[in-house]
Amino acid sequence: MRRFAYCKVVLATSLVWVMLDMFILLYFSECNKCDDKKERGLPGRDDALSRPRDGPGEGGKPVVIPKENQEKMKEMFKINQFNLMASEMIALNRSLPDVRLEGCKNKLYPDNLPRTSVVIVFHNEAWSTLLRTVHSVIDRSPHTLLEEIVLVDDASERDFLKRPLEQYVRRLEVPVRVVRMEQRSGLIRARLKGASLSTGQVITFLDAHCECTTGWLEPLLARIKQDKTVVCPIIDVISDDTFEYMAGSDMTYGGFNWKLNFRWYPVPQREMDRRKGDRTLPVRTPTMAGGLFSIDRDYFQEIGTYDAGMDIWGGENLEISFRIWQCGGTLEIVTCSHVGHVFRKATPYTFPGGTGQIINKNNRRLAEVWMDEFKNFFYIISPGVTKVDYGDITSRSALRQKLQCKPFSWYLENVYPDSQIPRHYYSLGEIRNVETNQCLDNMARKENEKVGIFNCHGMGGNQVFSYTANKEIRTDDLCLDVSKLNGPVMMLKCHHLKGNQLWEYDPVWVILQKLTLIHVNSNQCLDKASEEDSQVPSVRDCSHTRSQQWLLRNVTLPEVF
Ligand code: UD2
Ligand code: MN
Repeated sequence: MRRFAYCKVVLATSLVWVMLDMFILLYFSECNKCDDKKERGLPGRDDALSRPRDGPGEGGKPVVIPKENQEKMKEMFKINQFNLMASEMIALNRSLPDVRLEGCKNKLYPDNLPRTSVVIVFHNEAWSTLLRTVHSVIDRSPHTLLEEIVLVDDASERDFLKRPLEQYVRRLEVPVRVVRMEQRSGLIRARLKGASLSTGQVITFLDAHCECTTGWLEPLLARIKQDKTVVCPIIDVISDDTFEYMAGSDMTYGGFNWKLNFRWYPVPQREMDRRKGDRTLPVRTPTMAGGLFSIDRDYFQEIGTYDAGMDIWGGENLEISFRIWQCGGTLEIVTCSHVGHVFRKATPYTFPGGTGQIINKNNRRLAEVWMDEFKNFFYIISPGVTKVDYGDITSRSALRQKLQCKPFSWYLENVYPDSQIPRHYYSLGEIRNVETNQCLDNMARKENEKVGIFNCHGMGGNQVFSYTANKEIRTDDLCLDVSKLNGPVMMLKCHHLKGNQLWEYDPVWVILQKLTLIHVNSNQCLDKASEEDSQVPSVRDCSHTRSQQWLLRNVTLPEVF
């Protein structure tokens, strides 16, 4: 009798599940016909896969939202910080242009390439972007090379990312697993989980709003056969406004500035020369952007995966880049592989504990473990950072020890000689005018703006400049540049070519003309603020006055931090 009752319960439960499944299927195929549901970012209907050739966004074309929907579009934009309305109009398997260099299109690759698992982590991602990522992987990768796709849900709070997602991916022709973090853990620990559960010989990480293009995978896997090589595709831009697909350049590579922000910089001539001008050959890059790369599973283990002490977002990309190079590996951008990514101007999700706190903590961990004395560039330009607790780094330092990794100075010298952090420099600190006692100040202004001058505050930050061995005056990745007689003094991206960025300084105050900062090209001297504008320094004919004398002082860091 009891048994019978038990059976009835099981039967009833199964029935409920079946009905629920059917309801969900019906619900989603129905609800997408009504706009109000779509607004909440619910799944696209099945026929989002059957697309007319000239449908919205096909061929990577921009989507234009009609005037009457603009208000709604703006509202929806806030959900993911990209044009969700546009994304939902585009087929999940839209076509894309083949943006590869001609020389890439007929390259042949060995038959015995290793298979990859694709690991995609997400937190509150939109249905359309997440599934478009998945479809683009399935549609544009040879299935013989695709072990599986692992979707790691970092504790999202959207119902459609729960059972509906699991049901949707079950029908796909490549195994797709959905795994869940028990609590919000951040992309670093989510990727670690995905990596540990995956089985392919290679692990390929992608963000959850990517689109892979034709032939993206083979050149990555082919390159991985080279020992200890970690590879990234060229990251193309999917517009956050229109979802237009725009080819990224093979002439930029990854670097970073003093604040430890990842930045793209032009591929230097030495790297072009090394490849004998063949742009289809992989570029050695000092750093990776972070989201899109392939790595051999065993090598990932060997070099210490990720720093699991890093939270939510940020820093892990530079950390793994420094680690790869300093510990004997190679990091490359494979220019024949193109994957698009939706770059956003703002982050759509929360940073539990505070955005600044988290990013500073992660950055401190990487600076403390990998950057040796060069961490000072980071600390003095970001006052306040030293107050952030970075937790315990003993196991990461021990890893560096165990792998016998090279010093950061080696990395700067050999991997990143055009680094924004100068390998050799005369001073790192304030530049003070002898007559007025005011200091050069970047005033938090941007590239292509004038450098400022202001009362010295001795707090580092915007008043930190480095007079380098190459005779540039730098603040972060900007150099003081004068291109006209009598100024103004502009802040331009450092170009390493001397020219208008070359300054001569003689620190010895013996005869009067010393302590001057002479702009070599114009043969004029840096002077105190001009009469017209009290907040910018001037450049004038050298006159040997005190207003043209400058003291370059090194900033001292607090003793304990
Ligand atoms: C870039 C990288 C990103 C990562 C980051 C630094 C590219 C294209 N993107 O920022 O991969 O390296 O720099 O950390 O190179 N996510 C979670 N949990 C979280 C936060 C984010 O799972 O707590 C997911 C998110 O849904 C996304 C991925 O992590 O799929 C990367 O986040 P993002 O897209 O906000 O980062 P992005 O592209 O600004
Ligand atoms: Mn992203």
